[in-house]
Amino acid sequence: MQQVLAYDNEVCAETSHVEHTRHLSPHQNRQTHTPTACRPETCSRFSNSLNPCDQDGVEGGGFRSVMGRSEMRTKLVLLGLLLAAGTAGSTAMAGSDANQVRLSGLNEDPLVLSTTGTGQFRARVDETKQEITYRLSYSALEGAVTQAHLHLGGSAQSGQIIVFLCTNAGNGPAGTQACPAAPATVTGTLKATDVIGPAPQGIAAGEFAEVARAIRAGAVYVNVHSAKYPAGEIRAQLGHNH
Ligand SMILES: [Cu+2]
Repeated sequence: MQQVLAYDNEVCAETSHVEHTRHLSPHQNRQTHTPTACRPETCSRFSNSLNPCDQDGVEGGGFRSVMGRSEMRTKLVLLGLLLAAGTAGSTAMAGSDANQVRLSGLNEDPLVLSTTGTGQFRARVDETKQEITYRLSYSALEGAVTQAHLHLGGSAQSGQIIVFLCTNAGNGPAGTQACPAAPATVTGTLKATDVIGPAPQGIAAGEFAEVARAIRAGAVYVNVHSAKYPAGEIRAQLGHNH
C-alpha cells in the first residue's frame, strides 16, 4: 500500500511541481494541491480498491473538477456494472484475499478450446473462519453445463477436484447444488467439510488450510464442464486477472 501511494505522489508531482509528503493522504494532496495533476491515465494504473482518484471522483473532490464528461459517464457505467453484479459484489469481496478471474476456453488444458463460453469467478478466502465465499457466473457455453469445480493444478496442468461448486451429474457430495443452464450464476460458501481432496496430490479431505495455501500460490483453478467438453469448456487460474 505504501509503495502504491508513493508511486502515486511521484506521478502526480511530475506535473504539479507541488511537494508532497508521504503522510498526506492522496485524497488530501489532490484536493488541496494537485487538481490538474492526477489525470485518468494516472488513475488507471491503480486497481479499483486502491485508486485514490476514484474516491475523489465519487466524493466530489479535486479530481472531479478535471474529469471530462465521457470519463464521468465511464465511471457511472462502471458503478452501474458493479451494482448490477449483485449483493456479494465489490464490498464483500474487497478483502486482501479476493480473487476475481475471467473464465475462457482459451485457458483450458491440455487442449486449448476456442468456444463462445465465458464466465467470471470471485472468491474470498477467510482463513480464520475457514470459509471460501464464491460467486461463479457462466454464459454462452457451447454445451449444456454439467458441473463446476475448483481443481488443484497450475495453469498448464489438469489436476484433480478440490471442491464441487455445482453439478448436474449426481456425483458431488450430499448438498452440492445443481448447475443452472447458462447463463447462470451460482454462489455459495465452502467449508473444510466440502474439501474432498485431492489426496493423490497431497490434500486430504477437509484440509482447508492447504487449499487456502494453494490458492495463494496460484495453484488452484476453476473449471466449468459441459456436455460438449466434458473435461472443461471454460477455465481460469485463481489469482490471475485478465
Ligand atoms: Cu472440474
